[in-house]
Amino acid sequence: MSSATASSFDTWVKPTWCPGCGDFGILAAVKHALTDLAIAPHETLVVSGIGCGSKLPDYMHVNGFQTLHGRPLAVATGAKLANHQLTVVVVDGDGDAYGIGGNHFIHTVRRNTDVTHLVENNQIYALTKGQYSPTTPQGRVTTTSPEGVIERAVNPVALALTMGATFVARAFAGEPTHLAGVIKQAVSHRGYALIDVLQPCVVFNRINTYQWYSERIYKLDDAGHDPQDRAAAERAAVEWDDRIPIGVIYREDGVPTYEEQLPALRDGPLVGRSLTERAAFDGLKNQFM
Ligand SMILES: Cc1ncc(C[n+]2csc(CCOP(=O)(O)OP(=O)(O)O)c2C)c(N)n1
Ligand code: SF4
Repeated sequence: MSSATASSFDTWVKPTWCPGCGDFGILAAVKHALTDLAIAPHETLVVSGIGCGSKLPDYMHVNGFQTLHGRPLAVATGAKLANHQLTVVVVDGDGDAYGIGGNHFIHTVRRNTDVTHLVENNQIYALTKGQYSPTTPQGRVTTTSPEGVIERAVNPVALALTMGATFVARAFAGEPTHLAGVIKQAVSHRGYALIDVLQPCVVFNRINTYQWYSERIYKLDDAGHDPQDRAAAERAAVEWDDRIPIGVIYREDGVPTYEEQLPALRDGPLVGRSLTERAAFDGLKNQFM
């Protein structure tokens, strides 16, 4: 823990996002959440994939790692296994997380690795100029679906819940203070935590705008939702269109994390190991190479 202040996470690098992009609100919320939790930049790793939103680690003074498209959860898992003390946050787009990285998403949920996963869900592939993504609604006209999307959209919140996620939340980039509160809970949770963030893309998604969301969202806290009530969580996970709930949908405490159970990590994280095991490694190398 440290005495991080509001500006601890600032850098001189200016975001190249379009004016009005929802990613600005997400960046502000991540910085505020980490500051409020008194986690210092050097104690934080932010991993991203490829996409507009995945540029976020460039704009924060932290350990940052922009990986291949769809692969940030694998890198984040490796980092967490090596150093349990790091606060590991993954930030990527819906295409990155649920499309090309969809398999990694499912298995990271199942493993319950202690990482926080923020998905900037603008329901489109924005960096590559508006192709439909796994969360684009069925029927929506895009550059790659001129006659409307044929497939049904992925519901990431319901999917995570079904796969056994121990923390599932939805938030809105237009409500950064509320989002920061959700991020604080997710980072404090021991285990995999998904926050699906509704993120307006002001260029390639002219339907799900700030106004569209503002007319529909309501806060689960205000509605007396109990995140430990599984049946209530399942109902909230599928609520969409007319009323969209935001906040912590489900939370299950006390489930062992992946790193707590891995036999190879019984003696602690890799980063703390002495190099005396080197001789054994050299022996194996000589035997097999
Ligand atoms: C292996 C691979 N396939 C495709 C691409 C091209 N590509 C770059 S960004 C992107 C879409 C990103 O969309 P999303 O993850 O939803 O993020 P957004 O840009 O909307 O924030 C694609 C398809 C790539 N870089 N690498
Ligand atoms: S294209 Fe969309 S997602 Fe990308 S920076 Fe612009 S508004 Fe944001």
